[in-house]
Amino acid sequence: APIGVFDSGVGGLTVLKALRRLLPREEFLYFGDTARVPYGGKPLAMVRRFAWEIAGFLLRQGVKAIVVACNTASSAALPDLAEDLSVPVFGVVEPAARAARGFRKVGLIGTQATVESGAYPRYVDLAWAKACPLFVPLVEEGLWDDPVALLVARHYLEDAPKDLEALILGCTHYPFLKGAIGAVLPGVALLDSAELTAREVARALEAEGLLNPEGQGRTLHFVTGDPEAYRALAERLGEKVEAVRRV
Ligand code: DGN
Repeated sequence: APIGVFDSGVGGLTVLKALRRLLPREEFLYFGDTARVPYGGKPLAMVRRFAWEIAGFLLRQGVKAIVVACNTASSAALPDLAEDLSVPVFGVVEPAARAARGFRKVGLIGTQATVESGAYPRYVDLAWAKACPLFVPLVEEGLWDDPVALLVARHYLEDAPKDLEALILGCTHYPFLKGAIGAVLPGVALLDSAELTAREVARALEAEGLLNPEGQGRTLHFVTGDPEAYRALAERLGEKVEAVRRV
């Protein structure tokens, strides 16, 4: 059976990529809710409803596990979703928050919904948190190496405490901006939830004997919006989309 991965759009592809690197034979169903993206400024209750709907869809496709590869959806729907479903469910909040516990002064950046949800402080004390809504469209426009990325990073991060030790990149798109963020906050450890989540998923599925050593390593993409627009955007972010279906 495949592993289901979902996000509000293309951002979760950073998580998919990290998963595929660790689990090259597994089959994945990636669901991007591109008709309803962005989630970041929407009410938490609405995002929670979206998450339940998409998880239901993935279960009907026969997935053996679900990865909520979106910080906003993870903040809104976990841990309740995991308690409700019959398959293992992983979010992106807990792994990064747990990794952050090793540092003395920790900051968080994410969408407005993620920052306001209080999901991260359930696992780690935060010295500073900031919503950075312009980062998502910046990445989707392919501008992560452009000088404008540095200007926007400076705008959001300038008032971070000088003695911050670690910063949680609490949004799927932010790993693309590591260069700009690192330039504004030199010496601060940048915690990438995509990488940390993938490691946790691989470890847990292995321990539960749920891996499929005979798999072909294929990924089928489902989107709610226009498939060709999705393909173009995904390719800009480095993901070659072989098969995409609108649902
Ligand atoms: N995927 C969202 C997140 O990680 O919070 C970012 C995109 C969005 O819906 N705003």
